[in-house]
Amino acid sequence: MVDSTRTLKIFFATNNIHKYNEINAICKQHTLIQLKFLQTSLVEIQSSDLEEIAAFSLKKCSGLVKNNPVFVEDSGLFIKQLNGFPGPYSAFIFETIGLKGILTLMEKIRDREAYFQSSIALKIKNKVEIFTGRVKGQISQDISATGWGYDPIFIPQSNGKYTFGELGSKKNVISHRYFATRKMIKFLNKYVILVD
Ligand code: ITT
Repeated sequence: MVDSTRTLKIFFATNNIHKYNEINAICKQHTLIQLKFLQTSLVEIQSSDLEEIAAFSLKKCSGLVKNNPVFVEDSGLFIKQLNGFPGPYSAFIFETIGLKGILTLMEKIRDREAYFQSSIALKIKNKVEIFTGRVKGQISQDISATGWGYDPIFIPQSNGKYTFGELGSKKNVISHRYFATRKMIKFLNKYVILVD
């Protein structure tokens, strides 16, 4: 059993407050974890593998928190008919061609299958652990009025016609980030019982 009176302080290194808010909301349901926002610009390598990118970014920033547990999260949108684009380049593409640019690339494409991936790299007691979550869905025809990042153009499979942006807080129990975070929480629960 988890001792619910104990808390584990963990730093989340990111420059993206939306990611922090989503993971914090998930962690808040677990008294064991107290999330701290460590605002920083992460160093990212060029790779097609989000797990590899996250592990590298973690190595570069873990010195900021001495021996405290710390994690980073790398995420991206992978569109099947664009051979996985924008994938690891999601942040750059969002800032350059944006949602309109993606919809223009998709104009004549009928198969709109895509997935979101979230990969967390966690360092705790000098060991690195990786947790990945994915959610399948479709790229919408239009940009919905609400949501951050690619949320206004991503319709998760389980929610028929609504984009992540339109789902509001409901997104946070079906998202790629939710699945990756749950894996990390499960690991941390076990870790504290068995090792600490
Ligand atoms: P970090 O500081 O944590 O790196 P970032 O925003 O640069 O934050 P990434 O490098 O992981 O994040 O890039 C992922 C991009 O994909 C990000 O810019 C978002 O636009 C988008 N993205 C990732 N997860 C998303 C989500 O749940 N909803 C909408 N867009 C998302």
